[in-house]
Amino acid sequence: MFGFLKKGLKKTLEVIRSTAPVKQEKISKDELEDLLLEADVSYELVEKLMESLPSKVKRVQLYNTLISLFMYDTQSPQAEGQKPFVDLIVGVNGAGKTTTIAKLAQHSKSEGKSVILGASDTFRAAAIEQLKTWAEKIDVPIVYTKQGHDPSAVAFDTISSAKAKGIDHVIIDTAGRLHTQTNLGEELKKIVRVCGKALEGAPHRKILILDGTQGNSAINQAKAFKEMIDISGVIITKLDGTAKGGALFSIAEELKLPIYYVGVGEKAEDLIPFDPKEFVNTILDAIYTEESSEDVAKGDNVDLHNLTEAQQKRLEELLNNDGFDLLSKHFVSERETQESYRLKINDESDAIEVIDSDGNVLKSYSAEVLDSDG
Ligand SMILES: Nc1nc2c(ncn2[C@@H]2O[C@H](COP(=O)(O)OP(=O)(O)OP(=O)(O)O)[C@@H](O)[C@H]2O)c(=O)[nH]1
Ligand SMILES: [Mg+2]
Repeated sequence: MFGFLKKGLKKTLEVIRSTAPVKQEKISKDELEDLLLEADVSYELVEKLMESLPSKVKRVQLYNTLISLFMYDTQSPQAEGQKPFVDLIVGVNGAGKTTTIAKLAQHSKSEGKSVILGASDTFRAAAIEQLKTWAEKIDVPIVYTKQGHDPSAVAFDTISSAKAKGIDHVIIDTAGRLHTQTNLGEELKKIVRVCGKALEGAPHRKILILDGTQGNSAINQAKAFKEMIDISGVIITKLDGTAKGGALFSIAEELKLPIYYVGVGEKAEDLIPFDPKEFVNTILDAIYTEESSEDVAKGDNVDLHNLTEAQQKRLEELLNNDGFDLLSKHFVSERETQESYRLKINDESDAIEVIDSDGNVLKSYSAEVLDSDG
């Protein structure tokens, strides 16, 4: 798995390297601004990021700033133990839905789970054929009907079949639709409702597939889908074919939805679970010298995924109510003991709080106190 993301981000890393050819200890703000824009981080986000950074930016500073953009990247509602677990796959034409379904199926199979596919893209005959071909190739069952039949009925039958056969994972394809086509929007809502009738709580995830080659322009489209059916998270495809990998920062920041996976090729194996830390570090490796990575390794690591719910809540309070702005005052969290985390808010006072797993503030220091402690 190691280096897999680096390969997928090849074109994005190339564009970064051509903008800032020499790896550095500290990068100037101007150069950083250029390379982020070249990598398709949105203009608005680049401006916001720049506000919080000094004129020469160290790796650890950029790491903390960038990783904080994924703070909303909370894990999917863990419907652990839900059997079958139902994924509904949606997105515009050609985004990579059908291919991603094959990849997800392969992924589940490799974890020893049983899978069934539902060909609810009944809009085109070729779409049904395409999913059938994949099902054969990766050797999983599929439920389908003729072109033009009710896609909701296929979803219902697929879930029913999974229930009857004790299958672990249901993945349902849908027709590629433009978010502006409201009749198709209504159809999508109906599929969601019918899934719930077949199995309470289904679909467990409504996954939006976004074409990575569209970069930032995928954001508005995603917002429209979010309004339509309350998307649970996204998968970004075709990262291998684009230099617009920086758009993932803007996508995460704007949508506040988890990125579950990224697609990095056309084969069934070409799907990588998205890890924000790995993503940020892969980008930073192209900018900074090797020595600079030690700064980050030493401490000051952010690991938002390991925060308990109560800690996240306290953090959100600090960010929302106490005037802390996530982008202009980046923060650091680090594990101090099993139960407590240290949340360091890098505002002018450099206050540090130790927050236990129930969200109680155990200690609160100012920077001066810490300095005199040594
Ligand atoms: N390079 C690359 N190509 C991809 C990736 N994911 C999908 N594709 C290609 O993108 C094209 C469209 O993929 P589909 O899976 O058919 O897209 P779709 O969203 O199901 O399309 P419709 O059903 O027509 O709406 C195909 O040629 C895929 O092989 C990826 O991660 N990398
Ligand atoms: Mg398709």
